[in-house]
Amino acid sequence: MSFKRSLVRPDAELIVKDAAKELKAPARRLFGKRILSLGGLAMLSGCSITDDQSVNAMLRKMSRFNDDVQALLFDPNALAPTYPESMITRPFPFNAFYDIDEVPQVDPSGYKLTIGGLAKGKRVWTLDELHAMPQESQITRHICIEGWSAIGRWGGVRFAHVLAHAGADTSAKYVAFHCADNYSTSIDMPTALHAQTLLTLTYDGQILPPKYGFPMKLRMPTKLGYKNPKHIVAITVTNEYPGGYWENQGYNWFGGS
Ligand SMILES: Nc1nc2c(c(=O)[nH]1)N[C@H]1C(S)=C(S)[C@@H](COP(=O)(O)O)O[C@H]1N2
Ligand SMILES: [Mo]
Repeated sequence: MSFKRSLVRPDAELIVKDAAKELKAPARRLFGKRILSLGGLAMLSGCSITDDQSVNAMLRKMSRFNDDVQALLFDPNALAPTYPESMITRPFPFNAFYDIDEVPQVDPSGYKLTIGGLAKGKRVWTLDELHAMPQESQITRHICIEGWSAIGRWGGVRFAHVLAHAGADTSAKYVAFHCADNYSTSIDMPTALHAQTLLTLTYDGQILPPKYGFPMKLRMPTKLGYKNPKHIVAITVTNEYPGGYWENQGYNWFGGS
């Protein structure tokens, strides 16, 4: 790849250096001092840095690179801490991109969960079918990027079991979620298959109340709060980057905790 220094935006080097500082420590280490030259970065990202547009394209690639490194460092066998019942936060906080009086009221009778995309097994699920599967429960800490955390108890089906019954292609890169309140998020496949990733139907032993995501919340103690979708109605297995409500507004896609 050729890299013509004369075509480079004069401030590109500074912009890229600032962006590199934003990378999380492990990504920075992998980046290394030697690659962190303009030519090296241009080569790595496959972008020339000739104008605003190409600088932006490179910044986007760097941020994706950050996600990729986090995904690489994710240990699929490491478990998030669990806690005793006495440590459950009461009352557990509610959070959404709207106020509590706007929580969607999902009607259980007509409700069906669909699993689409790269899946050739059971694609439509009723709540009864999900309740009939083996249930597990966990007491874990939910960490919200807005600066609070709380310990709660969720119960439900291991998401890996649901994906297996759905005939999901587990070599696919992403699992995307669409919710009844039009929220969306997406996760990497190793996290989807993680032993503590539960499609939860209960909170603290009771059917999940509307504010905590009735009829279901995907609960992942290995991920930040915004990656844990409530009121899920559709799941898509895909190789195309799906983004999400907060991710599209600049939150880190990997969102590990
Ligand atoms: N459908 C949906 N899921 C969502 C959200 C949302 O607004 N809508 N907010 C996310 C965020 S930022 C947080 S912190 C948790 C809050 O979950 P809780 O209300 O059970 O505490 O839900 C996550 N999942
Ligand atoms: Mo959050």
